[in-house]
Amino acid sequence: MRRPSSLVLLLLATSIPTRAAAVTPARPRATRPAAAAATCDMVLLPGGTFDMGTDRGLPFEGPVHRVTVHSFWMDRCEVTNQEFARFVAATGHRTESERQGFSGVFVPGAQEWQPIKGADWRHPEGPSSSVAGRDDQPVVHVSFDDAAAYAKWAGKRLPTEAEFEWAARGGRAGAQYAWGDTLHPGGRQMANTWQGHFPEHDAGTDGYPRIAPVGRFPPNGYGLLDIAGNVWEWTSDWFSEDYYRRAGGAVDPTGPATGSEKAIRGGSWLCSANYCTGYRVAARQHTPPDSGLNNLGFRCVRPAAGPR
Ligand SMILES: [Ca+2]
Repeated sequence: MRRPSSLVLLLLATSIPTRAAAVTPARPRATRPAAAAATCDMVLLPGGTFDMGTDRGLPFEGPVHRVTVHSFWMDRCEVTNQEFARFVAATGHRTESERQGFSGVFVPGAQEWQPIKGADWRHPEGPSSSVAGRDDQPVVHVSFDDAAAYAKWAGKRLPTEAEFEWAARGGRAGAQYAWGDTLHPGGRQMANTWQGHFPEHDAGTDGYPRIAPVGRFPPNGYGLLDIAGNVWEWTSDWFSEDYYRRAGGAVDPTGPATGSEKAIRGGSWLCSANYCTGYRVAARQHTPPDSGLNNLGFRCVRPAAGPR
């Protein structure tokens, strides 16, 4: 049963500055710039060794520890409603939100999360809403199992936390964000986030007061789109507050063996400077695997040796 706490977990993080972590520079192979939002192919990331986490963020974002990941392919974009619809049409999959009859929706007018009956991936804000005209928006209200089922159907899998952070850093040694150390370089909005004081007011100066279609913001150094902001993304790792203390030197770490919550990455359209700041490359949050939320989606990866 979905626990009510899952609806508020994403509200717990506070804004804490982070120290840039060192990254062993590596150049992407066989990548090319994203020409358009619709170019949602896969990107081949290089392998490498980097300093994961931060010692100046939330307590569970550290300690900084050295990790190695091998080369892998990653979806350039978050999985969209159109892609998820193909999966559902092919498999008849029913999401956990559909089976449970409700899901978590952030209601701006109420300035809080609410369990909304009839909210699911086809009805992101509740039964009166739909995904008509939202083919290129990331699918939301998908649980961990829903995301994993899609990944298996697509011949892929969900990324580990280490893979996600390595990917988000995009080859930028020590950067705080996927695009560098300045949140708004030249005043430019680099990700779909929340402008203003959360939860009272989102000025929407990035052009998207809610979820944005994928690919509307600049790619990072590896050509990945929306690797920060828009929607949080599931990883395959169980979450543990002390895992980083025992993960130093790990090669392709896969997280704790067991747990009650999954680690999620990337931040969302609800992340602001006064709260969450989940768009930092070292930022992490956690939520029960049966969570359904309208700011949580996913993207997939596959081994470098596999077919594209
Ligand atoms: Ca926004």
